[in-house]
Amino acid sequence: MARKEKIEEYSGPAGGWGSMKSVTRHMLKQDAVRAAPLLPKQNKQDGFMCVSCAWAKPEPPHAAEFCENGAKATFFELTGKRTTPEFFTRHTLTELRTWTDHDLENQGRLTQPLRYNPETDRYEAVDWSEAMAEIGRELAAIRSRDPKRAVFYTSGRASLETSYMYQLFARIYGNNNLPDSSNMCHETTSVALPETIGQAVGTVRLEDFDQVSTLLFFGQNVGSNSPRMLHQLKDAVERGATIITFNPLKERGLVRFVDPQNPVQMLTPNETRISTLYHQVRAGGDIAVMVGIAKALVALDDEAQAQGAPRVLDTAFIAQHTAGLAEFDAYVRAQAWPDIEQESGVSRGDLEVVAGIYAKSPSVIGVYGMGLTQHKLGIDTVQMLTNLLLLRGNIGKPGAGICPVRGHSNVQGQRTVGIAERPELVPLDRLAEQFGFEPPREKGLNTVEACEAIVAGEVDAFVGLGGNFLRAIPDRDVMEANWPRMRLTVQIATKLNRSHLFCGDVAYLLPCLGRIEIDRQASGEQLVTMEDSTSVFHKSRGMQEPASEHLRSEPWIVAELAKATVPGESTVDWDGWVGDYGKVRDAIEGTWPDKFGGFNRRIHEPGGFPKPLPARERVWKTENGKANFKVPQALHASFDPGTDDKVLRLITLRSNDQFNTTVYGYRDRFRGIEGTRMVVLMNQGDIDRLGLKEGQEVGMQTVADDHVDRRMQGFKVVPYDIPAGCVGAYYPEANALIPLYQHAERSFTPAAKSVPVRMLKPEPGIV
Ligand SMILES: Nc1nc2c(c(=O)[nH]1)N[C@H]1C(S)=C(S)[C@@H](COP(=O)(O)OP(=O)(O)OC[C@H]3O[C@@H](n4cnc5c(=O)[nH]c(N)nc54)[C@H](O)[C@@H]3O)O[C@H]1N2
Ligand SMILES: Nc1nc2c(c(=O)[nH]1)N[C@H]1C(S)=C(S)[C@@H](COP(=O)(O)OP(=O)(O)OC[C@H]3O[C@@H](n4cnc5c(=O)[nH]c(N)nc54)[C@H](O)[C@@H]3O)O[C@H]1N2
Ligand SMILES: [Mo]
Repeated sequence: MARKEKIEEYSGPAGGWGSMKSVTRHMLKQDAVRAAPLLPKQNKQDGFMCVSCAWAKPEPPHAAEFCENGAKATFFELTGKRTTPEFFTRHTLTELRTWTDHDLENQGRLTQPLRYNPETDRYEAVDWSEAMAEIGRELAAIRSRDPKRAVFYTSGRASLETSYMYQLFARIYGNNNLPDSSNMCHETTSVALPETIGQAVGTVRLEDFDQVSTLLFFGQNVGSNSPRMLHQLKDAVERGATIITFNPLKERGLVRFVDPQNPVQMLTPNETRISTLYHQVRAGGDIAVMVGIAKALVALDDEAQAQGAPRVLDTAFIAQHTAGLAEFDAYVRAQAWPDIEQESGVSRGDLEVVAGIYAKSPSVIGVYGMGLTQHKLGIDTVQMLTNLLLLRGNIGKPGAGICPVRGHSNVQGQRTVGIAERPELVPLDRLAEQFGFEPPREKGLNTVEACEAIVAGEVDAFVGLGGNFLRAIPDRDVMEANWPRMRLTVQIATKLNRSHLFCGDVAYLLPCLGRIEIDRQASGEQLVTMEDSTSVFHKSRGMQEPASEHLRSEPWIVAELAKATVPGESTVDWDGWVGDYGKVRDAIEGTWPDKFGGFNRRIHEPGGFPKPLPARERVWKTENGKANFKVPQALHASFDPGTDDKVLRLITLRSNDQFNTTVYGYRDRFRGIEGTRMVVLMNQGDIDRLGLKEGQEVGMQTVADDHVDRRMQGFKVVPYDIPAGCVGAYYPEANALIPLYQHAERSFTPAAKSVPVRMLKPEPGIV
């Protein structure tokens, strides 16, 4: 389908009328008008939790507790369009592989279980019972050879109940191969924070935004990816709080916001300025930024000491609660300003101003997203942020803390209920006792390791509980080529996506209920639960009739898979659980009584109920019982070899019109890019220097040392306000350029925010 392309600067704020127009257009396009009455129930106690982001749900909620992108997500899920078996009589998978992500999902909801027929190259309708029987036989056969040759992936949307059942199924099957979307996302957080503050998640709750005096905002695009958070930011700014942002791009939501729910703001040109200071850090330059701020802070502290003034560092906190300051202090003093300026792209003067504000702020929150986690030294970067906060005791006091903004609506919760490839994170003895089986103790595969194992021919079966694995992972071309070597592929999904177009010898596509649909089981309508970015558990009840009578709930599907594959190998009452999800919640409480005590009762409390956060109470569950300063390995977090000025750092970006690989449309309104996603955003100086022209089509080639030639063509050059040496392109389109082995050290999160690339002119040949 030809689309009109338009690239021009967007002058509006985030939110406002632009957002209202966009929501209405999506509702009509998706034929989802009947879903409109449900929006007031979104993120409310008596309603459903948004299927888009994981941002916190305030109590009491705003009159409308949804945003432009949350409404789009609802309409896209409750679309009137259907992908029926008849659709596949018209299209082979070979043909569908030429379609875009948008066109695939835009066919609407899957309606029936499907089995791939290699002879016709099509999906064909199949009965549930037949599907489950064959999948069970295949999985059992693989298990009898080696249970480690199957992988059980989860995307972060499935409920706590489904996730708990799924990890049990995998463990009864005999492995810990439970990679999940978090491996590509905040896994860096989950490895970094336990070492510094003794917990894997943030310390901030919503009430802290009422007391915060300064927010340091790193690499998170709030206007597109967690827009409801703009309410807290706007309120904080109006109270006089300062927001200081570090981001290579001037993201609109971090600059200005008009509250679409506030009639006064909508009718007057009254925008709220969000960021007081905005620094366009180089991709991967955040360690240098924070070292600079810390260095300036230490200098201020020296000065205060010399003058006998009150100390700038919180010495009482540091003495009582932390370890490692001396080494960190020595490191910071030893770093030279020219190096810090070079790596960060921010001047000493600017960083000193930030340090000055930080030094005077009684309570500071550090917020971050993929801009920090998706780098080679992502862990060092996140730990550098905790260093900075610890210097002034900004963890474990009101209005302060660290705030990783999670992605998928239940990605954090899945980890809480056992989706983890690292067995030490799960109370396996308790599971053994509860369910009468011997859980495997060997470490399982994370996402990158699962990909490597598939390429090495060491995986026979892949089961995907949601998501779009092949599109979300790095090295797409290599992975697509190797995928069909597997014996069995099973995808549980709501919409058709590219991952479904690559099949093992035996392949099934199983359609499930979405979260917003009514889920009727033996004991009546069910509710499910999830955990938000601030570690609060919420309930969610489906409210719309299912898209097809053939859909089954995720708990039902997982239970049937387990019954067909590992019958009688545990005491799990799969049917009883499916009949009443409250029994699954009781089992979860049995596994983690400290976190889920009173689960079935407390989930009905207004605003949900919080998970205990030890670091919030200044209890440090680290090895030494202290909060730890950590010295970073380098000043920049990237793979960039550094000396060759033709090598640029590629940042892969989300538009305002997508949820991960689900591309709603082609309007990245805030960045002024419409009608196309095949663009490369470039600094004008780099365009000139490399002899390129605005609007020209170019390619990119990854700089890698594994002799694999990763190149893509067809990106249009768009001059953009981005630091020299950095370029931007959209995810997932650009994923073929990311090498699997270029991931964050130790967390294995793919380094999607600084891929070293060279630009290619359309004729082969390197610029
Ligand atoms: N509408 C919508 N909502 C979503 C999603 C979606 O796709 N659409 N995805 C969900 C998911 S799973 C996730 S994980 C989150 C993702 O939400 P975010 O964490 O916001 O992720 P990104 O949009 O990938 O990139 C974040 C920002 O990092 C900046 N950045 C890139 N490199 C650097 C760097 O080196 N340093 C700094 N300081 N900044 C950098 C980019 O310019 C961008 O503004 O959102 C969730 N919510
Ligand atoms: N280059 C690059 N790559 C990235 C990133 C990046 O910033 N840059 N970000 C990474 C991040 S943060 C993440 S989280 C991953 C995302 O990776 P995934 O979580 O695997 O991908 P999604 O695009 O969220 O999955 C969308 C699909 O989920 C299915 N789905 C939707 N709702 C449901 C449901 O209720 N149940 C079931 N069973 N299925 C459902 C639909 O079929 C839909 O097509 O991508 C990662 N990849
Ligand atoms: Mo994510």
